[in-house]
Amino acid sequence: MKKIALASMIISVGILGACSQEKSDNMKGMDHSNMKMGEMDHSSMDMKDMDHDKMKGHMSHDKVISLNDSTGENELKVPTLLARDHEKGIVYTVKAQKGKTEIFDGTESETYGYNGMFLGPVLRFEKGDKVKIRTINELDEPTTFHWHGLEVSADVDGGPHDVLKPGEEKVLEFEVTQEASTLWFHPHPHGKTSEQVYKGLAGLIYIEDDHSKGLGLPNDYGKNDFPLIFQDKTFDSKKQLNYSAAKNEDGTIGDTLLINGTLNPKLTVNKEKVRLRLLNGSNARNYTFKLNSGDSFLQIATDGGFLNEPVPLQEITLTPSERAEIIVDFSSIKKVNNLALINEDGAVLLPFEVTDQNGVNRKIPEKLNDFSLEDNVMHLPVTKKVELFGMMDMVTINGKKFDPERIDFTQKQGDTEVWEIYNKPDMMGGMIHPFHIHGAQFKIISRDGKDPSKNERGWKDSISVKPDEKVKIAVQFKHKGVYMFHCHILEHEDNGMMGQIKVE
Ligand SMILES: [Cu+2]
Repeated sequence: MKKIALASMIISVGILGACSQEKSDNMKGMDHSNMKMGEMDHSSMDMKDMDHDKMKGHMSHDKVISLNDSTGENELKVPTLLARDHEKGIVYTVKAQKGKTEIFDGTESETYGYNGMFLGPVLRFEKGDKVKIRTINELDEPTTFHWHGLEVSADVDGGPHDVLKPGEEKVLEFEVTQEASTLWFHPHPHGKTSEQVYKGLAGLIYIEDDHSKGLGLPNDYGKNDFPLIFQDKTFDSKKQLNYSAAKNEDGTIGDTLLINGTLNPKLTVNKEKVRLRLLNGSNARNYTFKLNSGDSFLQIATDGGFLNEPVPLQEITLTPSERAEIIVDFSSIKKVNNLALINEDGAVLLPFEVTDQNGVNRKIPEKLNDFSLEDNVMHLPVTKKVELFGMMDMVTINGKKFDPERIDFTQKQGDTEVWEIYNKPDMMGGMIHPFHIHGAQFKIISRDGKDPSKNERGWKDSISVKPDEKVKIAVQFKHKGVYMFHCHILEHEDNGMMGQIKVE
């Protein structure tokens, strides 16, 4: 039996390999239906029988469909800052809804949004705020409201257990106890997360505190402080986001980049230091961001807060759900034609138009935070092992798929434990899995035994884990309850690459 299943898989992979040479940069040419869980038994695989190179090109995202250049014809849209409710006790109302959005001139695309037609507003919190949020589901399908990166008790975290049916609403209460950071929110209903995010459900959370307000960083929203939500999409011939047509079990990738929902965006800035809060809000695509002038920029924050000092970089890679805050100094940047933010392939993501106007001449502080990795924590033994494995819909964590009835790990509230995340390669070589833990900001101890790079020495809630890489992280939960940990390639998550930890 096993041999027959394996043989049929080799044949189907052979066909895929052949088609890859004709349609090398088009993932949509793949037929995933030939490869289903259960047909494949890794233990019986013989690596020598496989055409490694052909398969690697396809399956490991070595050749993902490339992005179209932004023509820069549309000024970047900036999400609205959500106004607080005046109703007693309720701070914000967040409503998931359907809508129509003119992404392409003259055509309406069907989209989802929070408090609007597409994407969501920015929710601003201050450390110490006692927050009440009324969440409302106005969709025709169940959804949840997950606050990605927020350290709150599991009953308000919005994981797959907290489903709101169409028409339902629920008031959540929590206190903001963590430091200044750029977080985000998105739905998390099991099996439907990828489609709902793809259609437009994603918004940002800004946390400020006394420290962040005193640093003198650019913070004039929409003037020198911009959020940039990167999402790649495939639009069909009618300019619709047809998820089932675009879907790839191994992570849905598109040729069209939207930033904050803007097609062909351009950003106009003054000659000053500008803060860009980058969010990889894509289902699966990784981005390496750089300036086409070759200039460096400063990274000032990771997922969950400021780095200790600004880190100069010429490029930064973000896997799905990771954030970074960077400062680009447009007063000293090299004069080049068509200055733009580009990716690793040189695709133009965001052209910049620099006006003649000088902005505030500010100094970025040399010390931004007091993040530390204590010696005793660094030398704690590994007490949780997470093995990420597989591809397409054959993805697992520690050999298992998500089961809402199963608790995979337990940990005590307030205890710090060292988790080792291992990305076990498969016969294709494997692929990067972005690993996320709910309800906690954690610290990277090491990558394959080596210190993390300077720009990863800060609070993280999502990390990229390369094939065959082992990442050790120090994890502490401030609150109790059952939290998810999972791959943030949204199709992998929906395909069960997710586990549960009970914090007691
Ligand atoms: Cu994955």
